[in-house]
Amino acid sequence: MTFTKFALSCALATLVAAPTVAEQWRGWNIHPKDYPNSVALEGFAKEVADKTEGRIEPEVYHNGVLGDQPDAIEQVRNGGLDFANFNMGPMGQIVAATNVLSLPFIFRDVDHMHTAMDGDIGRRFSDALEAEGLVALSWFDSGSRSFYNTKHPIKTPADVKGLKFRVMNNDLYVNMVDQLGGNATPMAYGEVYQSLKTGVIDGAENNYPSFESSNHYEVAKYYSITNHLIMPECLCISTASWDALSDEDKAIVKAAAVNAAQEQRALWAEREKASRAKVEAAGVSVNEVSDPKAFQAAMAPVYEGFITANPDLEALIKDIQATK
Ligand code: GTR
Repeated sequence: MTFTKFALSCALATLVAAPTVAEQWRGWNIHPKDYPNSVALEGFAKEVADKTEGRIEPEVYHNGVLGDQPDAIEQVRNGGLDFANFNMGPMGQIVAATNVLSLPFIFRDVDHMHTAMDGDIGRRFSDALEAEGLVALSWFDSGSRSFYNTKHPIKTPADVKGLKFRVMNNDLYVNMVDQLGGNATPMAYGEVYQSLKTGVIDGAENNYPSFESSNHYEVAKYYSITNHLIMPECLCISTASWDALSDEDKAIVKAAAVNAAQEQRALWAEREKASRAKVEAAGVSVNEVSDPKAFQAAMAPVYEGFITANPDLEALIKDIQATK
């Protein structure tokens, strides 16, 4: 064979033998490794790696080591990170429509949230996210959030007066706590434990699993069931990573995300009970509020201000409320 032919066949042989380079995906997660969301994200990563036969190799970074949530949202949007589990609270600062999910008592209960998010309402939120560089592949549970603090049980809205609460990064929550006569400070999740300990804040608000896994319960001994926020979380992937996929891989990734959500919801239901039992055994006093409607009424002005500022989102609010 001539030299040219020889060189050509060598090049061809290298091409055929060259292993496909796997896409390395980095995934952000705020929670510790044993948290329901974390287990589900690991399941997602494994299913994607297995079904794509290693074409995509996702890795999940737990405990918020890749940055706090608002930063991570930006990183997924600009393709610096590939996927993440995000709460819709801090998302509101970037995707205005998702603020609707941060309105207190927007869902009647968790079942109402699931029905809405798994249907047309969920699609409207996915569309809004997609326009900002995030593909929401499935929706995780996050239960309902209640107030906890280091001072005293909250039984009526008047008990909030004068207390300093950490809230997630969203102005709506500052307004929400204002309406109750408290003071709110937006702060990264990772800073809350120390701030509770040193008295920079008196309390915060979250679901049982986060209250427990963050160890906030070691310091804040009063958990009062206000259930003021019921918010879904997404398993989101960056538009850049999504667009680079073949149709076959898109279908694999989507199915893995839907399976992950199913697993997360089942684990979530168990963890809520286990976390409540754990914090109570550790001496936290958990109390019902005397009149949940009184909290709803006190926070109602948040809606009025929101609709005045976002008239285009009123229909979405009404459609959620009308979802059976
Ligand atoms: C948790 C949620 C996290 C984070 C955290 C917080 O319930 O799963 O994504 O938003 O609350 O309060 O910052």
